[in-house]
Amino acid sequence: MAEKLKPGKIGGELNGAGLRFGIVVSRFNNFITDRLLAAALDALERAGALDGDVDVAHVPGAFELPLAAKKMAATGRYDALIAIGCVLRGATSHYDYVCSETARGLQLAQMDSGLPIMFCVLTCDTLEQAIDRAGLKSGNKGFEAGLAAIEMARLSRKLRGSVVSTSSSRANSSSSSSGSRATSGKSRRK
Ligand code: INI
Repeated sequence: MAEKLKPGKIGGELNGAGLRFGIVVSRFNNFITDRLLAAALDALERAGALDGDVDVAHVPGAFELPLAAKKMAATGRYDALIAIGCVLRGATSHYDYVCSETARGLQLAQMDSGLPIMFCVLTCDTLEQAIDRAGLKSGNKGFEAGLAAIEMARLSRKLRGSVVSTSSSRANSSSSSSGSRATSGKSRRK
C-alpha cells in the first residue's frame, strides 16, 4: 500500500505585526461603510498591526474604488489593500453597472499589481441585508476582510522569494548547493 502523501504547507499566519495595509473606503452609504471600516481596523489591530502601518483613503462611491486601489498599490508601500463599499439596488440598472465594474476593476488592479486586494464591497438588494452584514445577523464583512488581508499579505510574502520548506525541498537542498529557493529572492511583487 502506498504511503500517505505529506504535502508541504504554505500558510498565511494571522499576524499583522510589521505589515502595512492600505484601506480605500467609499463614502456612499457611509452608514454601512463606516461600520465595515471600523471592523476592518479592529481586525488589523487585534492581529498586531501598528498605527503608522495602516492608511485609509476615502472615495465618493464604489465605482471609484478600483482606481484608488490601483494607485495605492503603485506606491509599493503596502502588503495588502482592503476595498470597502456598499452598493444597494435601486429602481434602475445603475446598481448592476456599479457592482460589476467595481468587482472587475478591483480584480484587475489586484492582478495587474500583484498586490492582494480584499473585496469588501457589499452588493445588497435592501438596506436590511447590508446592516446584517455590517455587524448584525451575518457578522461583519469588514472584520473578515481585515483577517483575509493579513492572511494574503503573509502568504504573498512567503510566495515572494522565500524558501518553501517541504520534505522534497529539504532533500534537494542537502544534495544541491542552489537549495530550494522558489525565486531569485528579489522583492518584486508580481
Ligand atoms: N455608489 C455606491 O458606492 N453605492 C451605491 O449604492 C451607489 N448607487 O446606488 O448609485 C453608488 N453610486 C455612485 C457611484 O459609485 C459613483 O460614485 C458615481 O457614479 C460617480 O462616478
